[in-house]
Amino acid sequence: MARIHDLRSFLEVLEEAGQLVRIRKPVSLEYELADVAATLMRESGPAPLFENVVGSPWPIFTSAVASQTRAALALGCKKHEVVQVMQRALDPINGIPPVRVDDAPWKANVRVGDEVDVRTLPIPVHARGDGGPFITGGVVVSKDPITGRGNLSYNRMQVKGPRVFGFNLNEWRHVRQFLDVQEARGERLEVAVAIGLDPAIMIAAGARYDDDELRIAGAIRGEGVKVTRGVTVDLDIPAEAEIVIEGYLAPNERAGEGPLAEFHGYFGDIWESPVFYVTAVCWRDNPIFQTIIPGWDEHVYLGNVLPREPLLLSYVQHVSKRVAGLHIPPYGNGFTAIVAIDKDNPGEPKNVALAAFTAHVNIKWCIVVDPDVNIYDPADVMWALTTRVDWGQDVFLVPGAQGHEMDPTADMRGVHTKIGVDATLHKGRREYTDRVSYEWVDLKEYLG
Ligand SMILES: Cc1cc2nc3c(=O)[nH]c(=O)nc-3n(C[C@H](O)[C@H](O)[C@H](O)COP(=O)(O)O)c2cc1C
Ligand SMILES: [Mn+2]
Repeated sequence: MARIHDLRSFLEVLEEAGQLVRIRKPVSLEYELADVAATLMRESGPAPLFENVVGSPWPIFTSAVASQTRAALALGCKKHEVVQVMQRALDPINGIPPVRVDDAPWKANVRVGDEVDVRTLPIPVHARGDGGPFITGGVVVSKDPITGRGNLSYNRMQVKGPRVFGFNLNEWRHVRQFLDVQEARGERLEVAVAIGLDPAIMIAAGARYDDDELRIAGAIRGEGVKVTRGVTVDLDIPAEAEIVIEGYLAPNERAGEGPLAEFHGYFGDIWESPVFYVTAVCWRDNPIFQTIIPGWDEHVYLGNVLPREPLLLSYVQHVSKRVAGLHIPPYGNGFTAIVAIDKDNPGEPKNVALAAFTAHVNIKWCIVVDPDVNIYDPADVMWALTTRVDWGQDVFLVPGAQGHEMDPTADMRGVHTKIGVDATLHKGRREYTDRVSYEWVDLKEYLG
């Protein structure tokens, strides 16, 4: 069995690496839990396991994959290898299908029908502009009603009643296609929500993939993810989830849902969204609830960093064989790309930036640096921008380009200006080009 195969085994890995902090002080589900987690993320702190949440019988974990360090731990590689590991996992050729098993730890506790009241689950109210408690860290399992293939996605869910959630669903999602088919037939779409998971499954669910995303998780782990049939739905659900909520989207029913902190760092609107009726709630003994702080680093990492970096890498590698690294930093909310190249032609950095723009519409700023710049350190990138860029010569604009409709600087159709910056050293402008540097040490060896 892979070292990490469920949330519990991942917590062990995090704890060994000094990337887990157990918070014993009581915290409120409303705002306080998210405030602590958001502060920890911006202070580059460990991921919190809240062991004492007021009114919750269960501990709550968050910020699993909220940094390059924890993405690397989740994927079992070094920080700079994350993009290659993801590139391999996302190639359909490497997909490993899930494996069916009969039993699952979460079948130990089953509540169905009237026994269910989702308001008793520890669902946080995260940000002060959010419309109420939302499940943000649940992975939605569904199935193509025509081909029968499985699908994973994230769909935030707002508590609406004891057995009812509002279920956010954008236009171009697979689940939307499945629901369209069922609505034309006047039938329900069954869904299940798995909470508390191996981060390989969390990472897979954020990717756009034309097959069952569980194959991505299988590719990451080198073996098929164990799945088991639902208690009230005909779906293959990760067997080692901590908590499972089963139910269906009712055909042709919509209700107001939102607002919630969005990936770009602003609050969104209230949407007219499908309605999710719950038929069962199940959990492992002593389960751990998991959440994602919306509009913050983990949300961006899962949705915009890990699934997109491989695509950008293949585009920039197409125009330059000398790419040394690529990162979509979480603080750019998926709109910024940083590429390191060992340039051998003065025009190469600008071509690399153009390639990044064509890889994905979201990218509106591409900074190209030399390999001596740490692309994971905003301070280092800022240093390169400040000391290696002549704004008159090294910057170019692409006005009127297509961006993401939710880019806050774009017009309603997503049209915006892109900017490419060649932040590589232009030898010859000045004589001094030798950079000050110190050896990077492991501080754990020196501090207490
Ligand atoms: C944390 C997180 C929350 C998300 N929330 C939503 C959401 O509420 N609605 C939505 O349509 N997409 C949401 N997304 C994006 C989709 O889940 C994601 O694009 C996924 O790949 C869609 O799956 P599909 O390609 O199988 O449709 C979210 C992504 C992340 C990482
Ligand atoms: Mn899909």
